[in-house]
Amino acid sequence: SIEDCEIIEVPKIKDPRGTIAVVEKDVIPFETKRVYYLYDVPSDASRGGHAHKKLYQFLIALSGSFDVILQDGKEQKKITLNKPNKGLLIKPGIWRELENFSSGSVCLVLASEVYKEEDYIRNFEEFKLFKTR
Ligand code: T46
Repeated sequence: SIEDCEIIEVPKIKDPRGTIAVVEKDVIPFETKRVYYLYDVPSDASRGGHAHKKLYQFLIALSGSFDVILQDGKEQKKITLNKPNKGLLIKPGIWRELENFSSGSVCLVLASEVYKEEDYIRNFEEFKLFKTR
């Protein structure tokens, strides 16, 4: 459920030269097989609009901010990501939409699997059936 999608703080090391945040071993509950990032997203654009059958993802606003709307078929919640050391864990079977991207924002995504279109549920009716099976 969306209750299991949580904000996870990424440990950081800060000194007068700036800050390093490190995602390794036990920070997120999966091994990363793919990294991608969204950038140059127009402020009126909506991304996502799908769920995944098996994929785990960890989203970080490396720069700027954006909103993530999560739905599990029962409940909905909106989370604003705006810190480079706080990410959102999205578990499988959750419908997500990303919107309200600030100018210059970058969304980094760590994913548990390589890209597979078969893992996507891009139709909301199909998603609801998937949730009730
Ligand atoms: C997600 C949100 C946060 C690839 O070929 N390889 C990839 O690894 C990805 C992520 C996408 N693509 C292709 C598939 C489409 O033809 O790039 C095109 C745009 O992908 P999509 O419409 O799925 O983009 P978003 O931003 O709506 O969704 C992406 C991820 O696909 C998705 O898993 O959770 O970012």
